[in-house]
Amino acid sequence: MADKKSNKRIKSLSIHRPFIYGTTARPFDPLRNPKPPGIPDDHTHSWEVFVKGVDDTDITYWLRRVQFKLHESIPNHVRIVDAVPGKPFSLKETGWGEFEITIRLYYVSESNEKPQTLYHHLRLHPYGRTEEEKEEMKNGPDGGVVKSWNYDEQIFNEPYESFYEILTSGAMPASSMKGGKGGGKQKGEKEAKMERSEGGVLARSAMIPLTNRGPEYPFSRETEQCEIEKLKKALVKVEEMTRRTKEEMEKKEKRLKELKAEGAKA
Ligand code: SLL
Repeated sequence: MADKKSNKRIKSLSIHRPFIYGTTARPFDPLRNPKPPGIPDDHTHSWEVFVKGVDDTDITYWLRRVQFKLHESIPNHVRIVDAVPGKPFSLKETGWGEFEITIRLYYVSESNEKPQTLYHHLRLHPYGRTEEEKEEMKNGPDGGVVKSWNYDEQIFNEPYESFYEILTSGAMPASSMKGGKGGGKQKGEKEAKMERSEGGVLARSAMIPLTNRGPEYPFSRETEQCEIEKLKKALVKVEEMTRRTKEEMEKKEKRLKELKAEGAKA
């Protein structure tokens, strides 16, 4: 075959890669998070915004650059972070207020994909769906650290053949990628054991961790199952409430009929 390969889109195929984006914030505190010298008086928190792989696996084989657009009050508010193989796309700052961060993803050139935009609200203050969740964020083991992390899946529809080849160039143990130069596959790694260790994932795969292994890795099938259970319970509750409301309504309608009948008689 000629060395100039054809490079067509693969029709009716879509492939995805999981990733995590979000923010982590810490209040300044003389003991746990002392304020570095030179930080303005009105800054109350240090924070980080990031885009990374699940279990800190490398994603630079499909993502080459991330642009973070911060609040205009911040000097130099449009920041570009270029890929460093094996490392998350991350930006650290300090400040006093919450705002929406615009995250623009630039894909590797082989993908021929246009950049895409995500929006993420920087959270500095404890929040939650319930008071308990909020309390946990305030006073839990991770006390005061406010995480707002999202799991997402990057979908590539009808990828170009050459890009598809990159994406599927072979899953490998996550450990072989840690701090790895070039992020590429090396000979011999193919032979490495292709099993998940401790419920984790393989690098360059679409795997989702099976189990939770600490607060740094909150996204897994286990968490998903937990959420599903919560939803199921909530659904039962809603059904019970609906049933009761219906009962009440029927009672009231009955009473209304009775009153009407009495009125007609009178
Ligand atoms: C608010 N709408 O009023 C938001 C704006 C802006 C936050 C928050 C400045 C940091 C710096 C900073 O934290 N701005 O000066 O570097 O809450």
